[in-house]
Amino acid sequence: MEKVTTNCHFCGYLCGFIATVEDGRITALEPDPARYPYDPSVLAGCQRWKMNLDVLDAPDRVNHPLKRVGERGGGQWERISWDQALDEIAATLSRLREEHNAGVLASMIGGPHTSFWPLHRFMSLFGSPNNCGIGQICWNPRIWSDTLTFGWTIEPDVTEETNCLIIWGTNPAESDNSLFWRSLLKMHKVGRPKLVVIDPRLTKTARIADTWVCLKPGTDAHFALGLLNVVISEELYDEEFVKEWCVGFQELADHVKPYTPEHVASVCGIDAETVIDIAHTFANSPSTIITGRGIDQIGENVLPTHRARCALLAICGDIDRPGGSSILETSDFTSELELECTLGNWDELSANCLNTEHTPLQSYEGYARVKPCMDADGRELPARYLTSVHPDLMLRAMEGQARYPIRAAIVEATNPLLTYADTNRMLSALLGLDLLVVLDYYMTPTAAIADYVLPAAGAMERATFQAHGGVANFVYGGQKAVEPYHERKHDYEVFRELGLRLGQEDMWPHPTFEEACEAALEPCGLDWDGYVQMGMYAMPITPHKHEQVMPDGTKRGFATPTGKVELANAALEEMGGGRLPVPGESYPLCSDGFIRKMEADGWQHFGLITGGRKQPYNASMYMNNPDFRRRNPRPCVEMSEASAARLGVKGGDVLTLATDQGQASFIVDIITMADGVLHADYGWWHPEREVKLPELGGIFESNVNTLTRCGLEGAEPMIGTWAYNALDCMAKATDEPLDWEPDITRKGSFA
Ligand SMILES: Nc1nc2c(c(=O)[nH]1)N[C@H]1C(S)=C(S)[C@@H](COP(=O)(O)OP(=O)(O)OC[C@H]3O[C@@H](n4cnc5c(=O)[nH]c(N)nc54)[C@H](O)[C@@H]3O)O[C@H]1N2
Ligand SMILES: Nc1nc2c(c(=O)[nH]1)N[C@H]1C(S)=C(S)[C@@H](COP(=O)(O)OP(=O)(O)OC[C@H]3O[C@@H](n4cnc5c(=O)[nH]c(N)nc54)[C@H](O)[C@@H]3O)O[C@H]1N2
Ligand code: SF4
Ligand SMILES: [Mo]
Repeated sequence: MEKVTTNCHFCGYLCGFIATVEDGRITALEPDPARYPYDPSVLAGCQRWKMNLDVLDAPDRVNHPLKRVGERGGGQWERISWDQALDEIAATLSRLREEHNAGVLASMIGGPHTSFWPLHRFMSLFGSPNNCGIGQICWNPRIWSDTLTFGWTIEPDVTEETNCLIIWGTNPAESDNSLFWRSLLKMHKVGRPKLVVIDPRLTKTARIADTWVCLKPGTDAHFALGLLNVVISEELYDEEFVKEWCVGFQELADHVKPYTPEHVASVCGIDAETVIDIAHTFANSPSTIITGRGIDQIGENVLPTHRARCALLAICGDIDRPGGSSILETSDFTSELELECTLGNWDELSANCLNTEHTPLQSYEGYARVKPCMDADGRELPARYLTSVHPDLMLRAMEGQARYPIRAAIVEATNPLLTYADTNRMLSALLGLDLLVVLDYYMTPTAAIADYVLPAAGAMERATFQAHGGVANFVYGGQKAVEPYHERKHDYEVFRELGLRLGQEDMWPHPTFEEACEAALEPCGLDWDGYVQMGMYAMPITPHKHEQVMPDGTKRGFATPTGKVELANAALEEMGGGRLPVPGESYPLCSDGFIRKMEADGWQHFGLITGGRKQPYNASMYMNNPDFRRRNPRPCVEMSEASAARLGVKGGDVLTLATDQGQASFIVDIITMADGVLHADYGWWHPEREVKLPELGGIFESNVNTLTRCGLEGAEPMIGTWAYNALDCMAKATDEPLDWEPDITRKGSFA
C-alpha cells in the first residue's frame, strides 16, 4: 500500500489529492493540502470530487478499443487490440491523404478537458489545418481582441485596491468552482470592490452584486460604447496614459458620440442613469472587467463588444497595473506553439486553410499578421486554436461543398452531437464520412456512430499539465496515481502511436506524456519530480511592463505595430473589418416564413439564450451519474413571470422550442430575468437508454443544439463567432410529458 499525490480532473481547477494505492488500484482519496490548488471551501462546495473513485470502475466506461460491426450506429462492437485499431486507422488515413490531400482529415475538440497539443501536433505533421473546436465561441474572441489592442492577452487582477469589478456575461457561482468565486464572496462581505454584473438573468453571482444590469441579450457592444461615451464626454479618462500610450483616441471619441446613455439604454432595455452611474464608478481606477460566455457567444457582436471592453480598460488607465488588468507573461516553459509543431509545416497548412477567404483574422494569414509583433517582443501565441477551422466550413467540406473534401474525423474529448451547433446537420455530416474515430471515456452519442471508439485514460490514471494555451507563465497539475485501468490510454500516447505509423517518428521523441512535459519544463530549470512535488510552476506578473526601459533606451511599449494600445485598428481595417468597434446585428434562427407558419399554429416568438452553466453537470458530461440525476433531474427552460404569463405556462409545465433547424422540449422554471427571453439548458441526453440509432441516447428530446446553427452568414466576420446567445425561437406549451426520470441505472459494457 502506498500514498501517491495526484489530481482531480472533473474541472479545469485540478484539485490536488493523495490517493491510497493497493496493487495498482486506488482504494481511497483525500485532499492534498500541501499542493496548489487547495482550499477547503472549494472542496466543500464541490459536488464532483467524490465521483473520482466511482468512475475508475464505472460499468459504462469504455475499456478497450472497439470497432464497429455492421451498420454505423447500430450498437454492435467488436473488441480489438490497440495495434489493430491504430494500424487500420493509419492505413485509412494514408489512403485518404493520397486520394485527396492532407486536409481530408478533420479533428474536433471541446472544452479544456485535457492537453490538446498532442492532437494538434499530430494534425500539423499530418498536414491538415482542419482542427475544429469551440475556440471561436469560447476563448478566441478575447485572445484576438486583447492581442490586437494590447499586443498580448490580459487578465483581471482583482485585489483590495480594485475599485470596481464588472462581471460581464459570466456566472462564476455556477461555472467556476474555484478560488475566484470564493474570493468574490469574501469581497462581497467587505463591500470592495464594487461588483457590477451584466447579465439578462438574476444569477447567483448577480445576487451578490452592488448593481445588476439586466440587459437585452446581445446588446453588450452598445452598452460598452455607452460607457465609453460617458467616460470620454465627461473627461473621466486617464489623460496621461491616453496621451502617451494610446493611438486612435480622437477617432474613438468621435465614434462613440452617437452612443449616448439615452440611446444605448433604449437599445439595451435599461435606464440611462444605469449607464451613467456605472461609467462614473468604473472610471475610478483601478477597475477591471471579467468576461465569459455571455459575450463570447453573441455572434456578430462578439468582437465589437470585446474591443470596446479593451478600449474602456485602456482609456481608464487600467491596463498593466495592479488592481486593474495585467498583461500576462510569456511562458518560461516550452510554448504551446512549439509543442504543436505548426511552424514547421506552415506552408502546407496555410495553403489548405479553408478559413482564409471567410474569416481573415481566424486563419493562417490572420495569425501571420500579428506574428511579427509577437516575435519582436519574444512572445508566441498558440497557432492551432487561433486558426482552427470554422465548423460551418468543416461541415461544408464534409458535405462536398468546399474546394476539397473532408472524409475523416478524429473526435477527442468532445461530444459534438450535443455541444456543437445544429445537431441534425452534424449528424448527417458525420454519418457520411469514410472514417470516424472517437476517443472518449464513455459511449457517447457521437461515439455510438463512430467506426472506432478508443478508450481514454482519465483523472488519476494520467498525468496533467494545464498550461492555459501557453499565454501565461503558469502551469499546474501533477502525476498519475496508477497506470490506466484496463486498456485505457493517455490521449498523448494515442496520437504519438498514430503519428509513428504515419511517418512522424522524428517529431515524437518522448514515449510518455511525462517525458514530453519534463522536456517542456526544462527551460524553467524544473524536472518532472519537482513539478509533481509543487503541483505547479508559476512566476509573478510584472506590472507596468510597457514602461520598462530597453537596452536601446526606448520604452518597451506594447507588442502592436505602433507599440501602443490600438484603440483604432489598422490591421483589422486591412482585413476588411472595422477600425473601430461597430455593433452588429443578431442573426435569427427563425425565418419569417417559419415564424408565420408557427404563429398560425399557436406558437409565439421569443428571444433565446442557451447553456447557462449549472452545477453539478458539465456540458453533456455526468448525465450518467445517478446521484446527480436525482438531485438535478430535468432540463429546464427559464423565463420571467411575464413571459410565462404570455405563454400561459407555470413552473413544471413542458415547453417545446422550435427553430428552422429543429425542436427540443424543456421543463418550465420561473426566475427573475429579462422579459421576452427564454433560457434553455444545454447538454441533455439519456445515457441510461440505448445509445444507438435511431434514438442515440435520447439526443432529440431536450438537446438545445438541435435548435442552433453555426452558419457563417450572421457570424462575426473576422473570427467567425456564431451565436449560442442573442438568438430567437418559437415556443409553445405541450401536454406531452418528458421522459426524464430521476432514477437511472448505469448501462454497462460494450464489447
Ligand atoms: N457547471 C459547469 N461549469 C462549467 C461548464 C459547464 O458546462 N458546467 N463549462 C465550462 C466552460 S466550457 C466554460 S466556457 C465556462 C463558461 O463560464 P461562464 O462564462 O461563466 O458561463 P455561464 O455560467 O453560462 O455564464 C454566462 C452568463 O451569460 C449570460 N448571458 C447570456 N446571454 C448574454 C448576453 O447577451 N449578454 C450578457 N452580458 N450576458 C449574457 C447568461 O445568462 C449566463 O448567466 O464554464 C465552465 N464551467
Ligand atoms: N447551445 C450551446 N452550446 C454550447 C455551449 C453553450 O453555452 N450553449 N457552450 C460551448 C462551450 S463554451 C464549450 S467549451 C463546449 C463544451 O463541449 P464539450 O467539451 O464537447 O462538452 P462535454 O460534454 O464536456 O464533452 C466532453 C466529452 O469529452 C470526454 N472527455 C473528458 N475528458 C476527456 C479526456 O481527457 N480525454 C478524452 N479523450 N475524452 C475526455 C467526456 O467523456 C465527454 O464525452 O460546448 C459548447 N456548446
Ligand atoms: S471538480 Fe474541480 S473543484 Fe471539484 S475537486 Fe475536481 S478539480 Fe476540484
Ligand atoms: Mo467553453
